[in-house]
Amino acid sequence: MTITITAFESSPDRGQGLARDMPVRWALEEVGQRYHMRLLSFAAMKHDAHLARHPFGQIPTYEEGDLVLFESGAIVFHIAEHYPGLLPDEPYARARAIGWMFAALNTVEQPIVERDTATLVERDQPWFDARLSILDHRVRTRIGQLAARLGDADWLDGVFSAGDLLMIAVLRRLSGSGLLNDYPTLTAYISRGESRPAYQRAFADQLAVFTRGDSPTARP
Ligand code: GTB
Repeated sequence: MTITITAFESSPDRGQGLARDMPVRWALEEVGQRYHMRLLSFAAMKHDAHLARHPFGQIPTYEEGDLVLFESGAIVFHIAEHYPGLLPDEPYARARAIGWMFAALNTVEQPIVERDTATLVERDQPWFDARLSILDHRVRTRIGQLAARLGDADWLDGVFSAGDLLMIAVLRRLSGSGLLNDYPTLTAYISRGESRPAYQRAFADQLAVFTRGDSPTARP
């Protein structure tokens, strides 16, 4: 069945792969599923046709036959449930991997997004420096805890899973912040994820949208 996902026609991240179509693309590449892209302008994201797919008028969405999904975590979970390669078969290991998916989006991402948002919209406020140091402290606390749990392991719970995929996608949002400098095991963890062939293909495809400005079909 044909899979179609949506992404920014022109991503504000200029091809860094930080928008949330990236984990969906990466997951599809990991499980070897081909997909089509529907690229949307900010205006088109708020039109009725897209609001029917996504109540909040955002990307990404996922269509497969009659199924329409929004929320990158739910989409990655659906892919991981329906195609082998992203979740272990053993029930307890599978449950733990799903736990890491939630941890990435609920626990680790939250202070990172709060810091990103403050950097974007509060930068000109007189109290911004004080606020940033509070937000930096929150992020450091969380990633320090994550680094302690990861230790010297390659992945969070044995084999690579959708939990690692989402965690690495979340941690990549810190690139350029300097906050990862004190955590070499986390930067190595991110690099391990980025060097996976599936990641490389997904990254190249989203970058091509930015550099060519056209609407390619990913691996038709
Ligand atoms: N919880 C939802 C999910 O995980 O799917 C959040 C979806 C979301 O935030 N979508 C954003 C969007 O559509 C794009 S990814 N925004 C447009 C709107 O709300 O009108 C978030 C994002 C955007 C840009 C960068 N960047 O430039 O670095 C990074 C991440």
